[in-house]
Amino acid sequence: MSYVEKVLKNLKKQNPGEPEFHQAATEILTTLAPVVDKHPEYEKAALLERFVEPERVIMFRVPWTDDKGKVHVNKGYRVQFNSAIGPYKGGLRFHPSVNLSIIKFLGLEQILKNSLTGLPIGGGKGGSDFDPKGKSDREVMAFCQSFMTELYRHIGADTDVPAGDIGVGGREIGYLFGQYKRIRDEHVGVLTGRGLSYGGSLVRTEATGYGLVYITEEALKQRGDSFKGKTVVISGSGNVAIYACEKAQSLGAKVVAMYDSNGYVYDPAGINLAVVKDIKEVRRGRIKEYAEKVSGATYTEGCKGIWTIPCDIALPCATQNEIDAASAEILVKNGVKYVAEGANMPSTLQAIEVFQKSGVVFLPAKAANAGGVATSALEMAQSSGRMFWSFKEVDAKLKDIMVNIYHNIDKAAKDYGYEGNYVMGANIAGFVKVAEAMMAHGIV
Ligand code: NDP
Ligand code: 2IT
Repeated sequence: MSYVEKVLKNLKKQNPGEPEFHQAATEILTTLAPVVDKHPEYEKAALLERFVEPERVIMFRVPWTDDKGKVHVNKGYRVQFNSAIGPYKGGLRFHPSVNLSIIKFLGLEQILKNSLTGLPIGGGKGGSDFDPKGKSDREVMAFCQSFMTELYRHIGADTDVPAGDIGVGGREIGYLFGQYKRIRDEHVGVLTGRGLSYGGSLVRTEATGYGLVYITEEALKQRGDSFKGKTVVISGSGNVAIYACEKAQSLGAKVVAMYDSNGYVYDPAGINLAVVKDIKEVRRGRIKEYAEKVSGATYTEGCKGIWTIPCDIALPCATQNEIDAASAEILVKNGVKYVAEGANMPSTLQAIEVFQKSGVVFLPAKAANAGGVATSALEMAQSSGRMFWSFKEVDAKLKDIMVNIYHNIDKAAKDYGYEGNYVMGANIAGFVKVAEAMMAHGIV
């Protein structure tokens, strides 16, 4: 049995009942064989065993009171996975599906994603099974204050810097920051995605979606092509989906469909993003309303059907495992040429195989959605330097980072004999730097 196989087998045995963590670890470890074969010293130093074991896992009780006076208890998590190349960095997810397996898969992915940005940030992730949907602002505030009342002792601007993810946007970051500042009496860059009035960075809101389109644009450019005139399907209608849509449209693409967790809208004339923003950002409503407001658009209950809509480019931007092998087959049959992952792990292992076998250009999440965390790192730089960069400056840096990531993963894939396989390229390019730093630090 190879080193990689041994580590993977042991990981599954030691972490039972964590399917998402197993999935992410399988995707990553099975691509690292060529690297560990070149470096027998890694096995002697149990490098992979240490890489897949979080440095620290924090789990805590989050009690809060709703508007009727009823007391609720949620679970809180922060997985501080790897600090070899910088302080732990990664988002907080508030969604009823959150459990340890999901936070660990996200944390593991985050290590390599953060490495790919070229910036000094380690990997972490956290969250809660709290559901912000349908809650009043006061309830969300009460929850965030309780969550931070435990979390504050584990984080810090040079230790661990959380940000948003599903269910955590500007409102939640504001409440979390307010409570941290109140307890610690420090106005520092301990969270990113902050509002512009209290230390946030321009472009952070747009960064993940814009970055996704920038890296896809570079892949298109390499093949003598562009977004112009392309038909695009985007899943989700949250932060990542909205700004992916905005940038793709500005480059001349036609985005024809989006969804939320209830169902999808199809608009053959091209999505009117102002309507989506009003529904989702202003009123926190449901995507269904789009079809009531825009003539010619239709709404279909359920999510999966979105992948039956023919498109040139698919940008999954909602959640893990939203594209399975069957949906991937349909996308391919309908002529999809590019799939770039805005969400984390939106394609199952089997779906990835379908894309790769069919010659689809497949840009995996840890490369394709790295623009969000990269801009978080730019926010950290501005905070610690007490500087404020213009939209144009941050946007230019973001674009530069995404173009570099594309070329780095392309080169790593080629160097190791897997040209065009960006899963290999991203995992290897991300891992090499983390491995080097971990080796330099000794057995820790
Ligand atoms: P949001 O909470 O803003 O939006 C999430 C969107 O996905 C909503 O439309 C939501 O629908 C939908 N969604 C969530 N869960 C499900 C589900 N189980 N089934 C179907 N649809 C679902 O989150 P973000 O846009 O920030 O995050 C989207 C993805 O991008 C996540 O995978 C996240 O990890 C990833 N990501 C986010 C980054 C960021 O900077 N925010 C950076 C990098 C990656 P509904 O409203 O009905 O729940
Ligand atoms: O998945 C991700 O990269 C994020 N949710 C963003 C993390 C961050 O720290 O900005």
